[in-house]
Order: sequence, then C-alpha cells, then structure tokens
Amino acid sequence: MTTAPERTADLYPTRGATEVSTPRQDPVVWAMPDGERAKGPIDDAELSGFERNGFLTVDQLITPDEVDVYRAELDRLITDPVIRADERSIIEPTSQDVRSVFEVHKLSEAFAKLVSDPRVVGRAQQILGSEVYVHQSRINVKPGFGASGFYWHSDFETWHAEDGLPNMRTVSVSIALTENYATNGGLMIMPGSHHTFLGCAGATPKDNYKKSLQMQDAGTPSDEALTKLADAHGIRLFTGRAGSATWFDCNCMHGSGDNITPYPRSNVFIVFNSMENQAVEPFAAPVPRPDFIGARPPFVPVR
Ligand SMILES: O=C(O)CCC(=O)C(=O)O
Ligand SMILES: [Fe+2]
Repeated sequence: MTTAPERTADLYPTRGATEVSTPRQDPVVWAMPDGERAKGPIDDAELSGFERNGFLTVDQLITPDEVDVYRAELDRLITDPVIRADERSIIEPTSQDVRSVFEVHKLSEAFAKLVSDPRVVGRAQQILGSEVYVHQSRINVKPGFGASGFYWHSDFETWHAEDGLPNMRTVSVSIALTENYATNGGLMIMPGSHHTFLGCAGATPKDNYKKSLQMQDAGTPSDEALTKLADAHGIRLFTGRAGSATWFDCNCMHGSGDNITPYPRSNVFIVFNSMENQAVEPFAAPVPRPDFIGARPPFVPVR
C-alpha cells in the first residue's frame, strides 16, 4: 500500500478568494533546543525590542573601509555586461538601469564573505535560535533620478506562497552601502505589524516572479488593510550612514518609495532562514520560483 506524501500544514492561508488575517503562530525570537535564547552580538534589550517591533538597527555593522570594498563590488556587478545579461539581474522597465541583482553571495566572493561574517550570520543565528542558510540575497541599487520603490508587502507572504517556507523563522538584514537619507527611498516598516499575517486575495499567476520583481501585484495588500495597519502601528523610516544596518522579521509590513534624488540608495539584503524551517513545495503557487530567488534543496548552513 502506498500513502500520500506528507503535506506540511499551512498555518498561513493566502492567495484565496478574499484577504484574511491570521494571528502569528510562531515566535519572533526563537529559543535553542534547550529552551534558552542563544547568546551573541545582540544584547537582551535589543532582542526584546526586535520581538516587540520586528526590527533592530545597528549604527555601524561594517566599517567605512569595508563599505568601500562592497561598494566597489556592487559597481562591478552592475556594470559587468555578462552579469547584466544574467537572469539574476532585474532591469528597471523605464530607465533600463539595473534594479536588483540576486544571489550576490554566489556571484561574488566578497559578498559570500559578508554573509558568513560573525557580525552578520551571528545575529541571524541568535534571532532564529539555530543554524541558518541563505534563502535569498540581493543588492537593490536604487540609483538616483527615478529608481522606483517597492510597494508595501510582507516578504513572508511571498516566501510562504511561492517559495514554500512553512514557518516564520526567517530574518533579513539590509546593509546600507550608500547613505540612506530621509529622501532617497529608504526602507519603511510598520513596527509591530509582524504579529499578524495578512493573507492576500487573488491566485498566483504562472511565472508571477518575472513581473513581481519589477512591480508587485499578486501578494499585494488592499488599501483598507494597509490603512488599518498604519493607523494601528505607524510607519518608521530607516535612515543611516553607509555601513549601518536594519534587521527585520520576515513578516514585517514594509516597502520603500521611489528615489528621485541625485543620490543612489544602494543596499545589500541577505535573507537567512532557519535550518529547521527548510523550504517545501509552495503553499499557494503552481511551482517554486527559480532557486536564485528562493533557495531550493540541498540547503547548506552558513558557517
Ligand atoms: O530595497 C528596498 O527598499 C525594499 C526591498 C524589499 O522589500 C525586498 O527586496 O523585498
Ligand atoms: Fe521586502
């Protein structure tokens, strides 16, 4: 007798007929198997703030000299014609500038080193209470004079629906490689929004990622839901010098505006997922997205 393969329970329904909100079913800061919180670079007060607000900031995660190295690497990646032609590069439809480059930790030794730096991976392990692997990495270049923003979304909504992450045990870091001003399209988060999951209305079209990486549509919250969330939680804008960083939970409602200033807002984003939360089949999409956008097995822990 054969039995149907075991299906991982769907704790966070989304992309159905209507928008539906579900209380978070998972911890924000995960304990180790012994029940204790892991020790690491984050102190207790910061960790409690992360649990409450869904984010924490670090004024200088990397030094000015290191910023110079990563900035040069970013410039190399976006000007290399081979990389521009690679499917991992996303081009702005109007300006034809490079908007994002995915999988920079595989394209570049420098970014690989950044990922495994104890200041970086150490914080991810501490928040997630386990070993971690990279679910996604990208640079978001946001050049001046018109780079478009990222509409409001929860990353976990997409990662659950389209990449098959079962639980909210995933954390992102955005490291500024240029100064993030109040004016050049910095990251905005609704503090505390990570405690509620907003399941979005509408089925996922085939090859949705091709369009959604330029402009998101499926997985977009309604105006009503965003108004309620913003009224309840407010909106925080993150500014900081090059080298500063924002860590944020996978279910934060976040986004960023266009950059019409002359000053690029170029950040590197690294998404760490717990080794205890490995991707399965998508929960609300016909097939998983390509592995340069959402890692597929085998998963390799960052050490
Ligand atoms: O670059 C930004 O401002 C936001 C990016 C973002 O939310 C994402 O890449 O998922
Ligand atoms: Fe995002």
